[in-house]
Amino acid sequence: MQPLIFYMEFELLKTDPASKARAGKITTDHGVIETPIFMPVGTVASVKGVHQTELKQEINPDIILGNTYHLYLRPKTEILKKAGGLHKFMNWDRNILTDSGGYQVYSLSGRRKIKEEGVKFKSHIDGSYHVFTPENVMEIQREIGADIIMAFDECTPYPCDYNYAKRSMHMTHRWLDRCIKHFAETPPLYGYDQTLFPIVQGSTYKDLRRQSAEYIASRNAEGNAIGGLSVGEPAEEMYAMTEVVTEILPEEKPRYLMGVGTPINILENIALGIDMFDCVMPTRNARNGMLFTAHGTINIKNKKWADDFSPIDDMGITFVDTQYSKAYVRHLFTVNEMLGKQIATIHNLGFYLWLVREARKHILAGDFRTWKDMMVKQMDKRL
Ligand code: PRF
Repeated sequence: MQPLIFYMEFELLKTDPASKARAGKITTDHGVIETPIFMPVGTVASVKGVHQTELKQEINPDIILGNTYHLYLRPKTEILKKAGGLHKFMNWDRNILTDSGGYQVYSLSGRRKIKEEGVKFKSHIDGSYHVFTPENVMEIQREIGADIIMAFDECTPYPCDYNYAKRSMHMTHRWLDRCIKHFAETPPLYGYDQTLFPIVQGSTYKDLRRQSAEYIASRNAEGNAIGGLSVGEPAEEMYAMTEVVTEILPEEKPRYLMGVGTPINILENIALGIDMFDCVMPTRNARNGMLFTAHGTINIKNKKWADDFSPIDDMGITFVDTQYSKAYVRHLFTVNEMLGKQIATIHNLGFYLWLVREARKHILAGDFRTWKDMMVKQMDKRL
C-alpha cells in the first residue's frame, strides 16, 4: 500500500521517562493541535449549549469533533456544501475531526443491517432508509470538510464472541482499503487538506488487537485510531487493549482513542501512549448535573448543595467556576433552567481541557507519572 501523501505534520516533543505518555504537536491547515488533546463533541455542528466565543476564549480547544451520521441526516451535506463546509457553517476556524458513522449506526441496533458492501440503516429522525459504504462515507466527509476524517469501521459490542470479533475485524480492514482507495480518488473541496485516520478493532482479544494494529500500521496513515473500547468492558480490560495496540502503532504518528472517557480513563490512557481523546461524557453528564473536578465528581442536583454558596470550583479554570455558586447552579437544575446546563457544560469542558493541558505540562517537565498517580487517587471520589 502506498503511503498517504502528507496532509498533516506530527512532531513528538517528549516521552515521559516513567510511562509511555507523550507530548506532541499536530499541524494542519487549520492550525496547531497540542497533544495530548481532548476534543469536545459537537455532534450536530454545535458543542451543545456553548457559544463559539465561550468555546474559544474559555475552553479553548485546538480541535472539536463532528459526526458524519448526524450531519448527513441534518442539515445534509447539500447545505454544508453551499455554506462552504462545516467550519464556515458553524463559524469555527480551528480544527475539526469527523467520526465516520461507523459507531453511530451500530448504536442503532435493530435499525440497521451490516453487509460486506456497507450498512443499511433507518434514520432515527424519520425512519427513512439510507446506506453507508466506505466509499460514500469518504465522499460525505469530504463534503463536511473536516481536517481529520475517520475510516468506516464496525465497532463490536461488549461482550463479543471471538469468531464474530475476528470476522468483523477483517471486514473493517477490507473497508479500510476501500476507504483509502476512494479517499485518494476524491479531491478536497474547500482549498485545504484533509487526512484519513484508520481504526484498530478486535474487541477484547489481545491476538486480534495485535493483528489489527499491525494491519492498520501497515496502511501508513498520518495518524491512527483505536475503536471498539469503552463499550462496557471493565477499565482494566480497556487499558490492557490500549497497551497491546500502542506497542505496535508507530511512535511518530498520533494515536486517537475513540469515545474515552472519564478523567481517570484519560490520564491512564495518556500513560499508555494515547494522544487524542473525545467523549460525550463532559457535555452529556453536565446536562444531567454531574460536574467533574480535580477532587472528584459532584452531583449538583443533590440536596446537600442547596445552601452551599461557595464557587462551583475554586480552581477557577473558566469564568463559570467563580461567578456562580453551587447553591445557585443546583437551583437552576431544580427549576430546569437551561442556564444550569450551560454552566455545567462550560465547567466540565474547561476541566477536561485543563486536565490534558496539565498532563502535557507534566510530560514536558518529566514528572507525569507521579502527577498522574496523585490525580487519579484524588479524582476517584464522589463529593
Ligand atoms: N468506531 C468509530 N467511532 C467510535 C468508536 C468506534 O469503535 C468508539 C468506541 N468507543 C467511539 N466512537 N468509528
